[in-house]
Amino acid sequence: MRHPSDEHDPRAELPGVDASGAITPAELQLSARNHGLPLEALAYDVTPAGMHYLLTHYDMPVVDPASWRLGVGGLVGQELTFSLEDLIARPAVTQAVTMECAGNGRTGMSPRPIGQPWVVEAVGTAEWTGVPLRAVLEAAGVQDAAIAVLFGSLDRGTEDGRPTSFERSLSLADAHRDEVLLAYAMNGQPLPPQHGFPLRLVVPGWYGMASVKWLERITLIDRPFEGHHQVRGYCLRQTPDEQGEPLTRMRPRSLMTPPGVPESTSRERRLKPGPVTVRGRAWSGLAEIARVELSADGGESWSEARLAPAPSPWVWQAWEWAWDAHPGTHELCCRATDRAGNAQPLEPTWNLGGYVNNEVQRVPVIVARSELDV
Ligand SMILES: Nc1nc2c(c(=O)[nH]1)N[C@H]1C(S)=C(S)[C@@H](COP(=O)(O)O)O[C@H]1N2
Ligand SMILES: [Mo]
Repeated sequence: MRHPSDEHDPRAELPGVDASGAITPAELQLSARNHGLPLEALAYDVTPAGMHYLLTHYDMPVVDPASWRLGVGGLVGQELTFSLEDLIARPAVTQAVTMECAGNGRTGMSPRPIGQPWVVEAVGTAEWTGVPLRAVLEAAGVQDAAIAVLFGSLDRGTEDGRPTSFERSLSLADAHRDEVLLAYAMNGQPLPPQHGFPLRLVVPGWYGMASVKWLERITLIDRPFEGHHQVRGYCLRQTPDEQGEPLTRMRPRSLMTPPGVPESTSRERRLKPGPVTVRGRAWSGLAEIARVELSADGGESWSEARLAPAPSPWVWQAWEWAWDAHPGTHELCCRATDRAGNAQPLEPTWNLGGYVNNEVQRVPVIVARSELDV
C-alpha cells in the first residue's frame, strides 16, 4: 500500500534514508547483526537459542557478571541492589514465551520504511528462567505516588544527535502482571550475550521492544516516561510530528515452513507432486488463536488447518494442513484469526516506522511434473 501523500515522502526527514528506496549499506550492516528465525526452525516448540531472532539497536555490552548489579530505586520504600547470585537464589519461574519484533513484515510496505529490513522472520520462542518482576517490586515496596516502572539498560547510542540508551517503561499494572519476568537464563543456559546477559526483562504477549535486555536499573516514577524508544520509536505514526499510538501486544500472525526445497540464490522453491503436509505456527498477544486458514491460490479460496491446543497463552500454536500438490505454479498463503476476532489482513497498512505488518505470508512454489524433477 502506498502512502497517501505522493508529493512528500515523510521519510525524507529521517536520518539514513536512501531516496531510491534501495537497501542501504547501513541497513545491510544492521541485517547482518540482527538475524531472523530460519523458517524451517518453526518445527521446534522451543527455538534453539542460536536460531531465535535477534534485534539490537546499538552495540552489545560486554558485562562482567562479578561486578554487575541491578539497582531498584526511585519511588520505592527501600532502595535495593541485587547481584546475579542474589537473583538466582530467589524462587525461580521458567516460562516459554513467543517474542516477535514490532518491525516484523517491514519490507512488505511501500515506500519501505527505513529500519532493520525484516521480511517475516523476526520471531522465536524461548524458555526463559528468572524472578517474577512483581516479587522484586514487592521486596522494594512501591510508594503511592508511583505510576510507572522504568527499565534502564547498559547499551548506549545516539538518536537525532543526542545521547540515548535503550530505556522503556511499563505502567504499574502491566509491571505487576504474573507473567512478567526478570530473566537470567534462556533455554536452560545463562543468557547469551546477544540476548541480554546477565539479565533482561521478558514481557509475554508484547512485541519484543518491551523486553529490555542488559538491565541495570529499575526506577519507580511518578510521570509518564518520554524517552526516544517510548514516544518516538514503537508508535504508529503517519508523519514525524505526530505522537501516534504506542505499540503493546502482538497482533495475530501465522507462518509456515515453506514446503519443498529452495534454489540456493533465487530462493525459488520446488516440490514433488502429490500429498504434502504444510506445517507452521500461529500466535497472538491479544487472545488465543481461533483458527488458521490456508490457501494454495494466492488467497482466492481458503480452508482450515488442524490447530494443536494452546500450551499456554504466551506461546505459539502448531498447525498443519494437508495439500494435494498438482504440477504448476502456486502461491501458498496462511492466515490466523484470534478469539478476539483479530485476523491477518491481505495487505499492509502503512506507517512511518514500518510496524505491525501482520499481512498474510505468501510462499510461491513450483510443483514439478514428476518426482524426478526435484
Ligand atoms: N537494551 C536493549 N533491549 C532491547 C533492545 C535493544 O536494542 N537494547 N531491542 C529490543 C527489541 S526492538 C526487540 S524486538 C527485542 C529482541 O530481543 P532478542 O534480540 O532477544 O530477540 O529486544 C528488545 N530489547
Ligand atoms: Mo523490535
